[in-house]
Amino acid sequence: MSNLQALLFDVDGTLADTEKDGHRVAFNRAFSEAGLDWRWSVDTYAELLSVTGGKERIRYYLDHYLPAFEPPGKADEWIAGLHAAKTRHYTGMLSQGLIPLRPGVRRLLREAREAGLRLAIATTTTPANVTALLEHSLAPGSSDWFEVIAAGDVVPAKKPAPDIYHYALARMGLKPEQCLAFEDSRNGILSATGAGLKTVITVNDYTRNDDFHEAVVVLSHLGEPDQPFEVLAGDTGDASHVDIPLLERLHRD
Ligand code: XBP
Ligand code: MG
Repeated sequence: MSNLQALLFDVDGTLADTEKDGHRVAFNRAFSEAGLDWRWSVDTYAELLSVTGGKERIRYYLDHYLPAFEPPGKADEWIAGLHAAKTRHYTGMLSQGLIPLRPGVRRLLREAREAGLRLAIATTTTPANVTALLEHSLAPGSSDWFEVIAAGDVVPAKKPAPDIYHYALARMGLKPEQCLAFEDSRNGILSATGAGLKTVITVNDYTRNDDFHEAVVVLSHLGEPDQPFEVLAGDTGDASHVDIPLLERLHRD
């Protein structure tokens, strides 16, 4: 019998494919609005995604791509203002329903709740972005489905540090061995496994070639009965999509 008590979900790349056509576009709109001629291409953003956190990503871009650029005033305050504008653009895109959930996410969350499993979020993005995604892409009021929404600056060190998962586990009063984590990236699996959690990976275009050797399973997505997942690593038996019995087996084995 599995003692699986809770599912902890990453957000960006896991609940929804948010980076290429969401966050990246919002960054570029904020740069343009600020009168900056910066534009993060799909390829440049692939490199910048190695840095988690939007403010940290802007700082990395300045240090590595524009070392001669002098932010007006205090650099951290200016970056924070630029990032707040980006968040406004991003939440605006979400409020228009422009970023759908990935396959299987809505179904698995419903099945988990029906099975009495506890739910939490552990993400690097800002709380406002999480709430906007859940409210507009999942269901109005669905933020309440998650006991803990551990997001952004609530911890001193972002992924790949394990802090955000430690924070969520502490708030839930759970041990890592009672849970499963869902992630999409190398930074994410390092964070989750660093906190002792068995981790299910669903890849996306940016992370398909990342190293996920720590994962219990690596999938193309969570799947639907009529949209089977592709198994990139691990043993899913004869399952065609992720459901509670499969998670309990993966957690137990
Ligand atoms: C992904 C991140 C975030 C987003 C941008 O978070 O690293 O920084 O790219 O969002 P996760 P912000 O995969 O942990 O959900 O600009 O709000 O940071
Ligand atoms: Mg992610």
